[in-house]
Amino acid sequence: MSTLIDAGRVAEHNAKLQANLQADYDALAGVLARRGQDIEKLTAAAQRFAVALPSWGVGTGGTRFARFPGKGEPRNVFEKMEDCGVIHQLTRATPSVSLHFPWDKTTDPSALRQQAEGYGLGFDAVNSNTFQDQQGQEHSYKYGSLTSQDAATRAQAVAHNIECIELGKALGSKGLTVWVGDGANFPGQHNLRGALERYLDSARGIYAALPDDWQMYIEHKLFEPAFYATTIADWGTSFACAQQLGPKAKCLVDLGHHAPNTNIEMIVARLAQFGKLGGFHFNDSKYGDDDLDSGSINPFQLFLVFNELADAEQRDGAGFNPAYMLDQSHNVTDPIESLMNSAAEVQRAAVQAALVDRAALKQYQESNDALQSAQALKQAYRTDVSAILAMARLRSGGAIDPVACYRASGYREKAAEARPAKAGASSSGIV
Ligand code: RM4
Ligand code: MN
Ligand code: MN
Repeated sequence: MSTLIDAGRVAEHNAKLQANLQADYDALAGVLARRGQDIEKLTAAAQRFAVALPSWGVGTGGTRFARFPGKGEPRNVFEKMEDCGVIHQLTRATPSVSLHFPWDKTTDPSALRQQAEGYGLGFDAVNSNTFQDQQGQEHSYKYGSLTSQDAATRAQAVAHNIECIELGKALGSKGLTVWVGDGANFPGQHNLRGALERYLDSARGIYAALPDDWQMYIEHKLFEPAFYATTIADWGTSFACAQQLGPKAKCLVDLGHHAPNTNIEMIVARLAQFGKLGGFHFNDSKYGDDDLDSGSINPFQLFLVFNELADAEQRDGAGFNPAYMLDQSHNVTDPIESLMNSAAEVQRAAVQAALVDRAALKQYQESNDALQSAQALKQAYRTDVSAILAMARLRSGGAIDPVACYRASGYREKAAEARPAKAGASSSGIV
């Protein structure tokens, strides 16, 4: 199937919307100028913003109960890259893809790299998968992988992670994300301390195989699939392990991996303070690991996370550079549309956080003016920066309204014809 959307169509789409966008942009420029802010600087920063796409996000996700496949779903990693190419073409905010092995395993990494380059895409962290058994594997992960009681099973899980590093090297990736679902369903099932000791021992084996310019991202998650005690359940455990392993190990915060009402922005501040904030899996949730679109449930929380990131950047300068990735999976929307929206919502939070008057906020804080401190954040959060986002896309060669442009292009219908469902080909691999 012909890839990407015809550039002429994108230009046509933009031509129709450009006059209205300019009017909105000029009006916003005036509002911001009265606050002493230069819209052009904000737009330039929005153009530099980047968040990685999850390869598993372009397929329809499932729940524990079922998966309802959509039309034209990608059936292999090359088709996933086609969809990622379109998302980046229209949003200009997603220049890299995070792959998941073995779901995305290929025998021809250089062909994959070449295809990606053709779309202006690179590769962000690669993800290992020891939370399900793979065909032909010798030892089962039913009772755990990196924490397994059985040394041969642990060795197999370590070897898989090392294989992921090797594939990542061939693709130009610089990081490995390790999430393990290992844990216990019953009190007593695990010796809690023993399981973590085994985890650390295995993780040291992975860490030793990391190239010097790589990072290992330790992703914690409160529960699921283990329902009583997950070995890497919280940021405290993740932080302790990252400390034990060394400077290349850092913590990854997936927004959906905490108990409801957890103050995630405070976790972000703590990890940044101690130099262990490795990166994010952005998504949104109401109850658990819901993997909904970023900013769809609690956009204020997303803003508060970026407010901490802006503060850390101001304190720590250019060395502060956490990896931004999306991690979502859907049952009811077109995944391409959802990923485009999520990228824009994360970018929106970054721009809104840049609007916070940090000098004024500091003064309010120092004089214990709680009300004005809160208002300083609210003023930034309430500002509709949509025109900045759209202008950034337009100037970078993307679409003013990516979803409308995508729908008008007929891409999904063409994909449905070119990609008839294949038995046994699962795009997300989750259910
Ligand atoms: C996990 C976790 C990982 C992701 C898998 C698919 O809950 O979020 O990051 O790789 O789901
Ligand atoms: Mn995740
Ligand atoms: Mn998750």
